[in-house]
Amino acid sequence: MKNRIEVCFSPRDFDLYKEGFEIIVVIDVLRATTAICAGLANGVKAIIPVDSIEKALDYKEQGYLVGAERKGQIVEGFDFGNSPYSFMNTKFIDKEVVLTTTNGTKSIEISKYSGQIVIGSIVNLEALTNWLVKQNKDILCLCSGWQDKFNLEDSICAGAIADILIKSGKFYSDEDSTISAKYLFQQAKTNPFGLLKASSHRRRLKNLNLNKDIRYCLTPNQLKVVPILKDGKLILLNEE
Ligand code: 3SL
Repeated sequence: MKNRIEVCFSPRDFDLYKEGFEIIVVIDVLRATTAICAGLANGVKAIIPVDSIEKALDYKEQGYLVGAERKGQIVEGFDFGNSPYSFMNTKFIDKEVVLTTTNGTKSIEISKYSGQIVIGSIVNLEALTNWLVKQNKDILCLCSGWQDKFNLEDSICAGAIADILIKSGKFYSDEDSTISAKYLFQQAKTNPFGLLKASSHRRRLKNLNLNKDIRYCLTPNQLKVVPILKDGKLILLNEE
């Protein structure tokens, strides 16, 4: 029997989609889920996602390294933000760090009781889909979007996941959102930078001089990691 793969375009729609899935893939390509993949691939022991500045401050007072981003910028008083490059620092190796972001960590928070959370991005697409295809479970891709709005980069990434899983012959989809995401991916795959040139968040980050981050986030399959949420912490999936 085939399993289901579906796409939810925004955290705002999550309640409409959430029933019946065993795995939720949280996606925030620019930049939260890419930064999480980069951190764990570069030796961070665990990333604790929190959805508010208050919770982040609590951890900071306990002595944790804490990253906080709002509207693309580092929140004053915190150690770092949401750039994948900030996690490539030896001071993070073997540490548990805390992260709060505008959209990505909020998606994790709202979905964490609805299924097993795993982290998806363009940088770990291949590793993630290789693992998902073997799970025999119903899967929902949750796009983080931007402040509850649809965004192109998360939708294209979700479309890629759906396309790969459906082509494996082990998955089917019912929802029009999933069909649309697949079409977007098919349009984007020959020239992802071209299609994403117009995207609102790419423009937002470009205006903040974050072109290097954008390139990193949109470079497929550079990381062989699958981050998974266990006991409130994102860690690397250990496939025995
Ligand atoms: O919203 C988020 O989670 C962020 O990834 C947004 S930003 O890329 O840091 O602007």
